[in-house]
Amino acid sequence: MSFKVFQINEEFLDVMPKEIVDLQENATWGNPKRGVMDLPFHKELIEEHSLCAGCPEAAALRYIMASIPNPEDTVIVNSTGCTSLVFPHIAMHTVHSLFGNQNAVASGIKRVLEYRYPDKVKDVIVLAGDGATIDIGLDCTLQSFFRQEKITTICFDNEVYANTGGQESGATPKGHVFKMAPKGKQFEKVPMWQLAIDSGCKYVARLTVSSPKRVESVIKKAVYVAREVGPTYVHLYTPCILEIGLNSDQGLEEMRSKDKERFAFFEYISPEAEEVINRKKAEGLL
Ligand SMILES: Cc1ncc(C[n+]2csc(CCOP(=O)(O)OP(=O)(O)O)c2C)c(N)n1
Ligand code: SF4
Ligand SMILES: [Mg+2]
Repeated sequence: MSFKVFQINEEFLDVMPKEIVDLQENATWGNPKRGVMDLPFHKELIEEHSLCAGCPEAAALRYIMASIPNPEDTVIVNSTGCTSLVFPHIAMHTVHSLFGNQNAVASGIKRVLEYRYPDKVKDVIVLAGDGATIDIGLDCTLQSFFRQEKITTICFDNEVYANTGGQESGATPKGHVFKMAPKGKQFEKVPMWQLAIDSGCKYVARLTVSSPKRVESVIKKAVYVAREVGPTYVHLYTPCILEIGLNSDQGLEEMRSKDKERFAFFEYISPEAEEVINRKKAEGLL
């Protein structure tokens, strides 16, 4: 793990697309105060990614990438789904796990890193969709919380299995109709943020990605607390504009409307987490 992960072999520099050279030349790695305010001057995600145009997952990933405190010493574990489509377009250490297994794989990686580098800070972040986190992978997600693994879990909740064409998931609200849920969901949405608190997470947040600064604050808190105290969980509403029939410029509007209702900002901070957060604020890192 080193800065070399985003460095291009000199012999290829003249043939690489400008976007990829930009990733290397304008990266903010190594600056502990990096954040979303740097985004106008650099980028962390190649524009020509394979998600739908205007997909809020792409914006969410961009804000997260800009906010991670130590990208050169961070491993992101992801799972199959639309979320995973962006990983070939970023310059970071990522591991693609079997669908649903992401928190088990991340637990192993975190333990090995602690064993191999006892004197270094190494952060492990899980980033997966609602199907992977709340349905098929729920066992692995919750067990990692129960075991108090020091990892951050981020769920991109678009309330549907988007990548496979629109099946309902545990995160789909009651009554919602999708292409492959024509009668409407018959059960309530799983309140994953509450399950995370009940299962021992030390810091939990639920929000949309309408405000980049708020995403930055939440991600930094979640990573710092996981590093020192225990599991943390961030639940982000990233609507699938395709499956709910919106145009590519309507994702932000959709998130802003949900800021006032189902995804109103909610934060749980345990006493141990509060101590870390206050210290990081005093250090100017939050
Ligand atoms: C072990 C396994 N089971 C099922 C699948 C099929 N599969 C691929 S993507 C996907 C849906 C992902 O949904 P979600 O996690 O909500 O992510 P989204 O695509 O909505 O971002 C499924 C079920 C798979 N690839 N591997
Ligand atoms: S199908 Fe939905 S979640 Fe997937 S890339 Fe398109 S808009 Fe985004
Ligand atoms: Mg989904």
